[in-house]
Amino acid sequence: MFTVFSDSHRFHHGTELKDGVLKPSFEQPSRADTVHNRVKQVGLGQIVEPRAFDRSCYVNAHSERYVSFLETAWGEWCATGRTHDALPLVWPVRDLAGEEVPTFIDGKLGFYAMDAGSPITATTWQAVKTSADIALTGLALIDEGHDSAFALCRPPGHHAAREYMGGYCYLNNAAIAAQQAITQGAKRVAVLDVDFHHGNGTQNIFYQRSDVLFVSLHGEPAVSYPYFSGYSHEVGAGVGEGYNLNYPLPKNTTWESYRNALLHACKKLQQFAPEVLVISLGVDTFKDDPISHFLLESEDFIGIGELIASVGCPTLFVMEGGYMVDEIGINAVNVLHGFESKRS
Ligand code: OKP
Ligand code: ZN
Repeated sequence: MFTVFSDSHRFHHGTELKDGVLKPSFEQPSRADTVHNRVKQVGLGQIVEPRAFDRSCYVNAHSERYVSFLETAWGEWCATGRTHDALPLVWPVRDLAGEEVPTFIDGKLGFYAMDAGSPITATTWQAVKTSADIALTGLALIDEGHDSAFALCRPPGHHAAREYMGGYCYLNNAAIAAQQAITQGAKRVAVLDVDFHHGNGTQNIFYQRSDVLFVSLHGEPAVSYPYFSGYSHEVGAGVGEGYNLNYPLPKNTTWESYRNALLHACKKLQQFAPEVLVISLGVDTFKDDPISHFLLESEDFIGIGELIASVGCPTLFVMEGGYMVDEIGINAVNVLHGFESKRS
């Protein structure tokens, strides 16, 4: 399997509020390097650089004004004399109006963010743009006839919605790739999200559409980030009703019940018969992940890949979460090996 990777992810390294203290984010450069090293170590296949894509490819999944905001936020922030990460501190929740867009950067940051988990630094946009281009390059490889590809994206994307960032995410790499497939003529595309956290951003982008099926397995919202989405009653709206499928799972979920949910999800995906399947590949379902609470073992990730292969369509793997442990390389590549063992 081809891997798409770029060192440019190192342009992004932000901070995060953890237990009330500002610390280096769990979403660190070493994550992508760990996975990259594992890909090389096991000889998964050729590693290629991303191609450059036009910003119109991002605007298909996001709004024009949101992409502009990401491009200009740092400049506006430091023009006011500040030198540390740009972070939002006020949000248009419930009965606050939230329709007019503020013109001052501090207001804009709140308007275009769901939380303070996506800091913007001087070079963040460079990493973010490259991460989306990695996903688009992976899709191009599939268009060119490859059965599968691994887009080793960083920063991740699945919490980023049409108009807001959050949870370490800025551009939704998986959604941008899925939308690109549709733009290029696919009638049906599916996104399967196996990251521990609910892919609220991907759900948001395709919620009212029947051409993109979104399926997600994740920690139940009552006790798991992002807390305000991921319930099973969220099934899509309008023509999209029935094309959004959530599998919230309890704390301490182990392989046996995870596998049952994934089996069910894969049957639904097979029935939909997508022309392309995009996987939001988070490996933070691992038992030792520092910010999640499922209990999957390294060998279980092989099983995830095997089940994904059974859906039987061209598959683009897009890297999402997985934190601070050496096993993220092993676990991500285990999924890819499991997939390949059933396909080649
Ligand atoms: C991103 B991905 C903050 C609590 C949670 C955000 C988690 C984002 C996960 N102290 N922070 O889905 O792996
Ligand atoms: Zn996650």
